[in-house]
Amino acid sequence: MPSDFTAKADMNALTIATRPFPDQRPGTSGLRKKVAVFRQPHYLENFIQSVFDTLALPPDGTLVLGGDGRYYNQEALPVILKMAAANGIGRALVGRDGILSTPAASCVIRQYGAHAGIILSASHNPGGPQGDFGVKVNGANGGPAPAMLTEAIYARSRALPTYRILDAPDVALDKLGPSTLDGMTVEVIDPVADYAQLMESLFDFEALRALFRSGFRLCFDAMHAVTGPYAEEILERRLGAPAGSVIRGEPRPDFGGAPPDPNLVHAHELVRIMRAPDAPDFGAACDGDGDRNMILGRNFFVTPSDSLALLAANATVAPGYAAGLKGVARSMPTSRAVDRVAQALGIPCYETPTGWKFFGNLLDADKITLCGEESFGTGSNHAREKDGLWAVLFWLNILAARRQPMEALVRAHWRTYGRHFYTRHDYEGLDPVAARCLMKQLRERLGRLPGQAIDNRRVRASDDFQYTDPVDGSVASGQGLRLLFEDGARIVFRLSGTGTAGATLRLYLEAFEPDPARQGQDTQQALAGLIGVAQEVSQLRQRTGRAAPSVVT
Ligand code: G16
Repeated sequence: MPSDFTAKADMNALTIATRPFPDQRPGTSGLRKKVAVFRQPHYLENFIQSVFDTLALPPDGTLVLGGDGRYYNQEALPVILKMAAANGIGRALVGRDGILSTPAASCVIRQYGAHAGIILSASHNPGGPQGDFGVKVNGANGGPAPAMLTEAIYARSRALPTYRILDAPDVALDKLGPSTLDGMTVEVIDPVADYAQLMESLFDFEALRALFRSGFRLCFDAMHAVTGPYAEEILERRLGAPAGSVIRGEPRPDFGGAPPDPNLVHAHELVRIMRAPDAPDFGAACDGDGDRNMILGRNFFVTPSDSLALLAANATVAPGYAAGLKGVARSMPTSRAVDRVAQALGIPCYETPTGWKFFGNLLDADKITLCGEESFGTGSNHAREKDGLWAVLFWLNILAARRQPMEALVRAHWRTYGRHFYTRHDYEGLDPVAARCLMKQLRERLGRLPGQAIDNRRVRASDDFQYTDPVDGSVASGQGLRLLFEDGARIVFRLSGTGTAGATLRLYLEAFEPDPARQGQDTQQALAGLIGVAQEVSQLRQRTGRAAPSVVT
């Protein structure tokens, strides 16, 4: 831990001597650590200074700042504002009470022409003093900093001698409007207003109001995280969903004690409601910072991969997408359901590594309109982040236009395009050395498998996924091990880049079923053979000591 700190006064700005921390390399989505790690003296400041040094904003530059309201946001916000002022930043736009969902922050950056954004969130990871905290850095396009920039931030953090911070009282963030912090304007903005207006421009709010007037019922689980105020304003107040349609709407620093992770395991109250005999027509949940979404029908789960495909196939019903789609993109481990839609529409489909940042160039270059990931993320060119509530509104717009129950709509989609059975098995909290070793040996083993038959399937190819960005030519390698079968089935192995404790191995399993008579099977049963193959080729049990995954989605 850094020691020998000295302070030297320069007007109100102090230059504090520090020593680098070795572990400030951003992962899949920003720097994510336990709160206790961020609480070490100078830890947060070091990282923020590394960000400012790397971004080198112009003196009149605008920074957007907000977060998901999780524990430690309130401590971090004033520190970052004082550092921004001491680093000569001209203006900071901050959500009231420091609140901004990740997609709303992206929209605000774009709308106000800001130069960068800092979002305080560890996404779906647990909150509270024992939980996780995180810092995401976004660029002027509103999207996550690309790998080149995060690597530069990391390099700077490894050699940081000092940081600058103002010696000043905290700015009040509970009232809208401007104030000054030693020459920097701090503008407190309504976190919901601009975002809600953008949603109104994309979707047919009149049709959605009519849908709710017709008795359509929805349950939206905000998981005591950031989307509560957004969902109450848009769904209940603007669209007329009955009061109480939004559950767990009040944001809490510890998310009510449960991980704000919208999947079948952690959104169990919503799942219970949607499985009850009097279930609403539509269920949805968003995560800690509002960029992820889970979509449910009555006793019916839509995989994120299918959700992306359905949105693509029906996009033109929404006014914001009426002109059609330029192209679509999905992360490599996401199922190829959307590829079939793209093929039918005659538009390109790009396959990127995991991480929303890889969609940024494609969106900026106008090569794609929609994109999504298996990890409960969907989005479009309206922002440069995935957007949970946007996905919910898109679905509602489609249901309002098609006048069909959601399950019938999805089954009809499968009949047309075929069904991609899909599941992800996560093995969390593994010994990092054992996990890396498993991947290394697996890489070697996979290379020998093409041409062989395993469990009635012949292996077509295997590789370690590498991506060359079609816009700037940058190359990302080592992005996941793939085992591809001749019948279209696929197994992908990857280590997560978002965890904060040990390593998480993700197994992604996919099989294609064109026959409508066989599309009704249970997913885990349909994929049982493939799951066995994945466990066998990776020698999972022997290498990790785990007999079963921690989370299945
Ligand atoms: C982040 C990224 C996503 C990624 C997800 C899971 O989401 O933005 O692109 O798919 O993590 O990544 P991994 O498999 O490496 O854990 P979020 O919502 O956590 O910021």
